[in-house]
Amino acid sequence: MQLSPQSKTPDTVLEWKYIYLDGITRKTDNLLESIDKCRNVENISASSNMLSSLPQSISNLPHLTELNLYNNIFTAFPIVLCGLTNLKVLCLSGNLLSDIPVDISRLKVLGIFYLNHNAFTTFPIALCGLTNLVELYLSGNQLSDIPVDIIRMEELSIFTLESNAFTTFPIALCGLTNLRKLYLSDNQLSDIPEDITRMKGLRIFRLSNNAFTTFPKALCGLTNLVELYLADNQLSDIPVDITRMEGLRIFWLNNNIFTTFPIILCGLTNLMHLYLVNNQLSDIPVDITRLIKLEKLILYYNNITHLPPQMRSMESLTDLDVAYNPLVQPPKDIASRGLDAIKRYLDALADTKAIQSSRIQINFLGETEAGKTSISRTLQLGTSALTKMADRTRVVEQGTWEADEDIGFNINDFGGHDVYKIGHPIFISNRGLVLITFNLSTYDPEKEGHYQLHIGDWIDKVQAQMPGIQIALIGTHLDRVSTPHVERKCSAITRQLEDHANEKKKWYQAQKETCENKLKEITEAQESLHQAYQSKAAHLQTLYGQIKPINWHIFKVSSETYEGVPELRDYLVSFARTSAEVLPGMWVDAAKNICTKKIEGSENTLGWEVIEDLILLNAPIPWREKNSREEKDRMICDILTFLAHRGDIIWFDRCPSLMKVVFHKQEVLVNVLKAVLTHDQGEVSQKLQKSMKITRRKALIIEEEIFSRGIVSKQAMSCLCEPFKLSTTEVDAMTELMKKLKLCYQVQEDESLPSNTSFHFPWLLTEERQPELDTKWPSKVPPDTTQLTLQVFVPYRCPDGLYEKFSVHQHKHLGLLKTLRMDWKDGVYAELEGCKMQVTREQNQTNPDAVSQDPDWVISIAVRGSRLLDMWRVLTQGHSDLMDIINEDWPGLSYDKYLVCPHCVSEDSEHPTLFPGEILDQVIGNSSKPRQVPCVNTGVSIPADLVYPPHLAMSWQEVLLKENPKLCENITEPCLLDMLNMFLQEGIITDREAETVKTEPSTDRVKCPKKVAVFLDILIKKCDGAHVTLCQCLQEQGQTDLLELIQ
Ligand SMILES: Nc1nc2c(ncn2[C@@H]2O[C@H](COP(=O)(O)OP(=O)(O)OP(=O)(O)O)[C@@H](O)[C@H]2O)c(=O)[nH]1
Ligand SMILES: [Mg+2]
Repeated sequence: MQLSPQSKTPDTVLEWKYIYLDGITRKTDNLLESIDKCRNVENISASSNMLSSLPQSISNLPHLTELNLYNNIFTAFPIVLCGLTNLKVLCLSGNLLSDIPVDISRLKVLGIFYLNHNAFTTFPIALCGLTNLVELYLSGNQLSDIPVDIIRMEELSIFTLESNAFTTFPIALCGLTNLRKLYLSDNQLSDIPEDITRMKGLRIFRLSNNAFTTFPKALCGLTNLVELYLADNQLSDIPVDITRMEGLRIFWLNNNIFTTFPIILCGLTNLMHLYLVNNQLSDIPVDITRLIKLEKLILYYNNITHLPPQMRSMESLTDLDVAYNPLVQPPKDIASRGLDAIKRYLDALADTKAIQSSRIQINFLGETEAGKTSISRTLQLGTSALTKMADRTRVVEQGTWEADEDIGFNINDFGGHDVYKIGHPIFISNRGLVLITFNLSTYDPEKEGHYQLHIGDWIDKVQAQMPGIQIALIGTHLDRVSTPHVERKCSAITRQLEDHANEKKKWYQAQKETCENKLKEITEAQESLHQAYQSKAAHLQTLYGQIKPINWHIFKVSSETYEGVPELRDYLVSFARTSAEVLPGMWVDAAKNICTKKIEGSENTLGWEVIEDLILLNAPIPWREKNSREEKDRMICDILTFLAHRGDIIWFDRCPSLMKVVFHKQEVLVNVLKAVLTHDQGEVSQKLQKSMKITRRKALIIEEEIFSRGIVSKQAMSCLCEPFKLSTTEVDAMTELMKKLKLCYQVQEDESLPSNTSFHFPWLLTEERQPELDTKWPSKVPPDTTQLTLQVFVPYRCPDGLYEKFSVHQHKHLGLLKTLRMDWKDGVYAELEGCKMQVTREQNQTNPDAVSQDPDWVISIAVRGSRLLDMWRVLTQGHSDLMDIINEDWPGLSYDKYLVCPHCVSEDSEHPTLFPGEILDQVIGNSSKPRQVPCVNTGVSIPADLVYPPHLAMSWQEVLLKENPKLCENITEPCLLDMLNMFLQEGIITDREAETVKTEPSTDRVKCPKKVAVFLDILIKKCDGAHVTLCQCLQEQGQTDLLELIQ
């Protein structure tokens, strides 16, 4: 565009039809006078600049039909535009206009006019002269009235007036009888006049977020209306007249105050989508089945307990969302499996008797000889039961207690062993109860560490792994302590519990304060950093909010005299009652059959055929005949999922290699885990020596491999499992399970020998860092090398297995590439393409925000190299792996993460600048990126790409431009059409823009690169929400590869 008036216009300029001057990376405050050299241009886009006027020459562009000046700083309407009489589309949204000149009426063919988000306080009357206008967009202004003259705009079809200042309905609109879409959401309307019925053409009416407290009856006269949006009002009832709206297909009533389902809605038989999210509905009437065309019924965040069994026959229904409801029928775990599972459940309910039942898992945890087994047996027997001294629980003792006809408990009584520290999440159901048990007679509140050892540590562990779970405390041996002593000890414990909770609170507060202080220090320009600290603060808040107050009441019991036990029983029964569920009779029978196997059967695990028999054994014949093989399999999966959630069995439905095995006996699993993961070399050595399968010499080799290199070969595995009499398939299933639990990774030691497979367990490593690594990874960063470092701090204790699991996980990236990998007990070193990585775990003495006296633990991922792109890839991968493990296994874990300034690391600075690790959580870069970032501790500025990964160093628009070819090639036509719908619904693109995309040609039935290109072109001019929605679409369509590209 840098053409001087004198220069000759190159021919190519004459070919230009489209000119893009959008200020994505660089903004301008004027368009060049020479713009009229592009004589044939039809479309100019100059959004997101700093324009406040236009060159006079623009009026010399006879072919200009579309002009986009979105997001500039026009305060007065550029009068020169009135001369562009061929203009069809004009966008001036996002400016500062407050008036429109009368001359605008010269734009005779203007069809679409965008004036959203300007400064209009009164309706610009001149617009009424645009009698051919079809679409008028005036959302986001401060209008409160519309003049009668509006009826001159006879062609008007779409009129948006959202987010204005209307308090009464602008009656003049009723004269627009051809209007099809009227958007009036986000105003203060509380009524609609009867005259509205004159708007016979109206199809879509948006009235969300207004001040309606009663349903505006006049709407019922809009018998042609197809979509009605009334979300975010104060509605609690719907008038009978609603049935007159026969054409209604889509109805939004989210965020109102309905307490019962407005049954009259069931008369709207053409309804296809009904949204009632976040009301207080407690029921769904049987009449819902009258909605035979209903496809979507969205009901999350309500108080619904029961779905009527008749719903199973709603054939059109394909999308039912009932998340966040206190469901009893169906149970939540079934509902979360989706509509098909709900229908199968309702089917089974209709075919067999419905039984109200509650079955709760109780888990006794606590130090050895706390009295767990005694109280567990006392509960089961209903009378005192004491274990003998020698009767130590070795792994886990399972039992059941039927408290009432419809209330039962599955009891897990764990012996104190380190293995459970790893295994608890697999054994304990989130919906169960944890009873932390301690011996009242030996408990000494004065003794240093007594509280932490017997109570505090257990609470921390359970809350880190299962933040929402209900915990209660049980003091045993009541018969051995005098009453005053009991009272004294219990009140001391209560105090200690409070101190403990306060300590945690303080930790969070200190972290939050640091965050807030940092936020104050950071300038606005450092937007990403700002966002990172904000999301850090938000994350801390969520973690803090997750901590459930434990039941502070301490149950005091004696398994010798039965004293206090009735009170405990009452508590357990009433807890169970609150979580009753309705189950089909055949499910209850199936669960019983499996439980019986647990206690009476000799099998270690249950294979699919056995499971099938156990589940289908009691199914009624008509049901069996009616359902196909696949349907039966699906129902078996439903039941198994349900039982797994409840804690009856251990089963992994999402894992094809494990799906066909049900681990119904916890002790079998624990035994194997214990045998393999023990650090007791003597025990292992004994087992190997005794094995019938190997020679003594081999036994020694295996032992050496296990204890110095953490390697368990397939053969070794089978030797270690020998005492448990497992079949080969069972050993394989167990190994598969250990892999799935990330306890080990598999390595093919010798390509030519498939049997030569071994499993690497980082847990078993005992060796220190190999001295030869000092040359490969010297303590000082070598010159010409940069180090990126992520540090994750965990206060006072590193959760058991967190580091090890992470180390196992790395095999996913390292294993395939035949890279050099060296492991030691607290670290891994690996050489990757273009860089080196070292992961370590250590105690950190100089932690940044210490509250407690104990030093924090820190897991560091460091990457060295010279190509930042490669290095960031490795670091961000490591970060996301570590976060996945934390989110899955320790969702309640307190942690804190930082990126260490690479400049400080190179300088070997003692107090390096730390940047919030939340930078790595961010998906979108902001459009203006600082090139330098201050390194506060050393006072210098460092290049931004040392602190921000590449995707943040670029704006999302730049990323879209860069990845344009890949996106165009890979987004298919059906996916694109889906996306268009979503963007339309969100109001990000207009109908017209969607049409523009659709009119582009496709290559074949699937590919449509031209369409996608136009679509992406439109998107990059939109707000950041466009990127978020695009990511959502790709996520929903399972296009994770593309998603990764653009995140
Ligand atoms: N007097 C008295 N003795 C109890 C009580 N509860 C347990 N005991 C005794 O305390 C010892 C340990 O009890 P257990 O129930 O086996 O303890 P545990 O927690 O299951 O122990 P581990 O399985 O080894 O972890 C046994 O000798 C019991 O007889 C009680 O309430 N009163
Ligand atoms: Mg025991």
